[in-house]
Amino acid sequence: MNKYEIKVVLLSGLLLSSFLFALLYNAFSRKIDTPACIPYNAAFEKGHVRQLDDSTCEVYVSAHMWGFDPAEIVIPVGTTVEFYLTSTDVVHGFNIDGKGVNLMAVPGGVNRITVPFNSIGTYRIVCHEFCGIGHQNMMGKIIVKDKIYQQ
Ligand SMILES: [Cu+2]
Repeated sequence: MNKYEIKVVLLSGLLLSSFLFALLYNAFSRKIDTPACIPYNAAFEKGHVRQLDDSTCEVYVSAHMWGFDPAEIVIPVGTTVEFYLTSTDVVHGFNIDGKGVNLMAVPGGVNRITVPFNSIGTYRIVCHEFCGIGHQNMMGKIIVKDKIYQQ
């Protein structure tokens, strides 16, 4: 190994060490972690269903590693649901089986879609955007019940 190769190896080691130091310093000293990007106001602090009238409701959904909040949504049949969707960490997907819904849950942003539910049944929600090691278990469901059994 000549003297230029030694200089390149030392310089590479120095750069790698400074990068590692900056990474660890930011992670532990400055407590920089996965961003929590809940947009707007308290609407997304806790995912919830908001009934507007007999046939309309809004659902505020926040996706996170690796689930949806709320994980289970119960609505009466004949309801038109307006979904407001965001993410608290990374980009996730929001796909409702059998309804043709295909949204992205983006941190710092809100996506919206209106979906009518006119048939009784259970609709599975799956994440269709690879979001990490628990992605394949990231599911939720929408239970559409007969109005008679609704509380
Ligand atoms: Cu996912």
